[in-house]
Amino acid sequence: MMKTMRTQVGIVGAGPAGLLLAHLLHLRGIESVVLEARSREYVENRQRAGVLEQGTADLLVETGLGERMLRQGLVHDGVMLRFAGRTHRIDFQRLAGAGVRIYGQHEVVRDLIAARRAYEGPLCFEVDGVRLEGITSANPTIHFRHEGAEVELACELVAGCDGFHGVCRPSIPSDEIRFYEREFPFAWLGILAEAPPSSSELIYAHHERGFALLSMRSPTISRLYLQCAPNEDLAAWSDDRIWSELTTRLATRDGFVLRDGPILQKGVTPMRAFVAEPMRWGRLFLAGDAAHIVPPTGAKGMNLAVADVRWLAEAMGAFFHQRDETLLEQYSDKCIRRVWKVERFSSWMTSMLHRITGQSEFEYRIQLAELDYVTSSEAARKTLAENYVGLPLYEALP
Ligand code: RFL
Ligand code: PHB
Repeated sequence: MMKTMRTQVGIVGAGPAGLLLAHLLHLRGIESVVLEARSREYVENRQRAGVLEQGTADLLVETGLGERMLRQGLVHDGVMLRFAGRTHRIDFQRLAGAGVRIYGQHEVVRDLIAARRAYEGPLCFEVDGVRLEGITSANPTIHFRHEGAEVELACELVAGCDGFHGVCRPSIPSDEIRFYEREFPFAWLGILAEAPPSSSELIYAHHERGFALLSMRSPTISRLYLQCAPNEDLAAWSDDRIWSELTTRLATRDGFVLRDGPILQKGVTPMRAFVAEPMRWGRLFLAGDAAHIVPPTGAKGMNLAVADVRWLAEAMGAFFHQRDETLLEQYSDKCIRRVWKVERFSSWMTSMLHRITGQSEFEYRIQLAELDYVTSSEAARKTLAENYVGLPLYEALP
């Protein structure tokens, strides 16, 4: 069976970028269709980010998505850096006048899907064979299969919000786009555990055996990460071994106690930095992880995706309502400027906190001096705080 559909914006991917873009367009009276390869259940339970910058949280509230986040999200006004067995607090409110909110990315996705369903916005799960055509013409189309039918979706604009492994970025000819990337020689082993968080704020720990991070999802659920090898075999990590390694890496001179509990999920997350430029080809606009990846040490990936679609919704608004393409033309430059600053911060946090294989004793001493400097200098603490809570969204182009 062959079906044809028509919309203003075809959105590939129902992660935070695609779903939020659909919501922001709806608020501007612009129609869209969202296409997602996975099931609703899968995307609503996928464990990923947990830290919302102040600007991200404010946007969710302003656009009517904040109700559950305000009730259940945890407000954090600082983070802890731990090294050499001592803990140092970075006070975000005092240093940067803002905080962050701890609220799982899958919860944001659930709220976005519920909002989309409430106004009956088209959102198709379990589509496959997504293929773009006519991107450089005024009538792009998206072809896909859904519920046994071959579908052709005619759109005016296409948003590629299909993450790092999606199909939109690879559909751009190689002479129209440039990639910049950095691989890190380590990964994160992450767990979700039924254990009350052992600290009221996140702890980023530098240890000679490798980095560890204590985070959380709620007053009863902890989220923890351990630096591991990029090809780490999860089967070699029993629950006991994970807790024992976390206990060692998070230990302090004054007897910090790590509370453990049943492990609900385990996974290995690769670490990479990646930027695609420009984030546009013809009528296709890339947003979120489809265009860039940051290593997770700065807690920025989802926030960058949100910043992109905020610009994109505004630019698409001007295109449909005023037939003005200026903002669409500026879209990539505006996003990229922020992207590189966030890449810089995430790379810096990553190299400061991880144990680098093959690192000389000299480099190791420099790393410890960097941590000492960041925690003892007011100027350095302020720099960390300002970046962690989120750089301003609206900055004029130079
Ligand atoms: P997503 O979330 O990957 O969504 C893309 C969606 O597109 C679908 N898709 C397709 N659909 C149709 N057809 C195709 N051919 C398709 N191919 C793919 C996918 O199924 C998916 O649903 O990208 P988006 O929306 O750009 O959002 C980006 C964020 O998910 C990502 O940046 C963050 O999770 C990164 N990240 C963090 N970000 C933060 O802001 N704060 C954090 O604390 C934070 N911690 C993390 C993180 C990512 C992690 N992992 C697992 C990568 C911690 C971890 C461990
Ligand atoms: C998380 O809670 O999943 C988390 C928190 C901070 C990070 C990365 C991930 O830097």
